[in-house]
Amino acid sequence: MDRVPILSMGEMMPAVDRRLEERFLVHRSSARPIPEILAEHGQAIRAIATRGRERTDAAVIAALPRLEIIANFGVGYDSIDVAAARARGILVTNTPRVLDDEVADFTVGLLLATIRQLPQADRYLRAGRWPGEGPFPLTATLRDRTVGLLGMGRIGERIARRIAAFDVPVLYHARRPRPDVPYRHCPDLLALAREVDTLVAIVPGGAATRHLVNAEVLSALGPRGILVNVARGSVVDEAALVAALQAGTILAAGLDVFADEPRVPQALLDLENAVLIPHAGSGTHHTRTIMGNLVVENLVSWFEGRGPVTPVPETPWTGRGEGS
Ligand code: NAP
Ligand code: 8YV
Repeated sequence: MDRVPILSMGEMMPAVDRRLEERFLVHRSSARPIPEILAEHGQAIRAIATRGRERTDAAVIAALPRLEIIANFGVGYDSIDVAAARARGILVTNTPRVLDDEVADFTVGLLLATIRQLPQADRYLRAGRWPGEGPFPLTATLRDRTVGLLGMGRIGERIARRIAAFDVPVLYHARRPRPDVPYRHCPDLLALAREVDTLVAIVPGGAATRHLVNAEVLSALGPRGILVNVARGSVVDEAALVAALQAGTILAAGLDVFADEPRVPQALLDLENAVLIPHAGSGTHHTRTIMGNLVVENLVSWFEGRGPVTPVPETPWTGRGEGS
């Protein structure tokens, strides 16, 4: 078949990008600015593959009259205007489940690194301070903590299972309780924050979760409080978090996501009680390759008339084939 023209926003792994090139006529945002691609090829492009770094907003969707499918590299798809896609009958797909264990492993690592100050201890040793100043100062512990999860979905459940294996109590907040998990549901986030001293955020981004973790929630965690955010930067009021870390309202934070990635405020960089990671929760060769292949499979399956593999709930596949 003729290679279908697609827009690729943000590179994946070379092997995955090669698979895309084999099957599609790929217009890459890394090669040319998106407005130029839209102006020259917008009338022909039928699919988008996106890493989610640039927004797939209503204007981009409007500039592509033949767009049929947007395939997101990642489970979170808050960078896509799904309402605008849905209004045009355009499918959106993501990469659920294939990264759950990877992100859960990473989250436990970030939690322990934050509590036990592992990056700070590494810096202390490398700076040559051990011989002169003695051992690294004692740290907080996971031992006497109670962990609250904001979000008990696919990844949240895997995180909870790992934390519970450390013999630490786990509670969670989500809008709906899950009768199939053995952890106590708190219908109110602030009430959860009052009961725990350690909060791990793993909910989707977007308007419904914006700044759920605010100054009040941080204050409720208390001076022993630890916040780990592996959800989206938008879930936490970043200015309130900086203030809480500076004032000692909470003890420390471990952050994989930020409000305005890849820009991280200097105030956060200056804080010794923050462990900062450049959005790497799923970032292994193993898992990113599986995610990338799922992006390709969604596009290939759609254009071969078999429907998308993993459509998001807002744009369910209703049995239409390619070209409808
Ligand atoms: P999921 O299975 O859809 O779970 C989402 C959870 O969030 C559910 O428990 C859901 O429960 C809860 N939730 C949604 N909206 C909420 C709200 N307004 N208030 C309270 N709880 C809410 O998603 P997942 O696969 O676990 O992924 C979750 C998110 O993690 C992704 O969307 C992405 O943003 C993030 N993520 C980050 C990385 C990284 O690299 N850092 C990697 C993967 C994923 P209810 O619907 O009952 O509220
Ligand atoms: C990113 C993520 O997608 O899956 C998600 O929601 O946040 C990550 O896995 C990944 O960094 C690719 O941009």
